[in-house]
Amino acid sequence: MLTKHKIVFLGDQSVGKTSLITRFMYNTFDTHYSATVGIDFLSKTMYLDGGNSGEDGPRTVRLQLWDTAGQERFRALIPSYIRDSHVAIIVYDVSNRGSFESVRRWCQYVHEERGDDAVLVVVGNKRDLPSTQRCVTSDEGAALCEELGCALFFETSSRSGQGVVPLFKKLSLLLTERDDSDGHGNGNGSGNGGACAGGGQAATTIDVGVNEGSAAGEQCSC
Ligand SMILES: Nc1nc2c(ncn2[C@@H]2O[C@H](COP(=O)(O)OP(=O)(O)O)[C@@H](O)[C@H]2O)c(=O)[nH]1
Ligand SMILES: [Mg+2]
Repeated sequence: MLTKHKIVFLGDQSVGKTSLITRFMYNTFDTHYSATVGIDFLSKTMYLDGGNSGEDGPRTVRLQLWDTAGQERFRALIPSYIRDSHVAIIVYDVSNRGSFESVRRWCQYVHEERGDDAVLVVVGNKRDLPSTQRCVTSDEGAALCEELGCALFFETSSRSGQGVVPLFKKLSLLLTERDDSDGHGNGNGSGNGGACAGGGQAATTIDVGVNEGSAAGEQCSC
């Protein structure tokens, strides 16, 4: 059976949401790509050879990726964008501290609209940038993800492609697991006391395995 999942991308302007979608869909990166393309969503079917495949071979998941088309600037438009979403991918830019600090707020918006029903994913994008430009360490990203009760944390680069496919693969696996266990995850309800705890998911932090160690404690240049 092919299950469809609506995935919305949230985060401050210019963190790379559109670029992330473009990289995943077309495997391209264009610095001049227009943020507003007038497309509601793009679909991609993922074939998963790992995980709990049924007897009829690999599992498939249909991902519907919704871009904000610049609407992230308008608070009033956010709720309708988030409505009916199954997954919210909250993106920040590792070279922009403010965008990282906004993650909490974006998470809150999802919580207001979807309660615990959406799977929350935190993504630190632009990891290709030199460590001198980095303002947020991987550890900080992972810690925030855990604090907010989000299901996954990844660092990605839409420019180089690093982390992009692993992110969507892992997410797809998580979604099939959720589908298998009663439709939409019920979690253990233990929460963690975070401002936006819940989502009924255990936090799964993925170490994407780059040598980020040197970035820690570097001077932030932004
Ligand atoms: N170095 C670098 N630049 C990126 C990356 N992703 C996006 N950008 C650049 O950041 C800017 C904003 O990207 P965009 O996808 O429009 O962000 P959005 O407003 O969140 O949709 C553009 O100039 C992109 O070329 C990345 O992974 N690395
Ligand atoms: Mg955009």
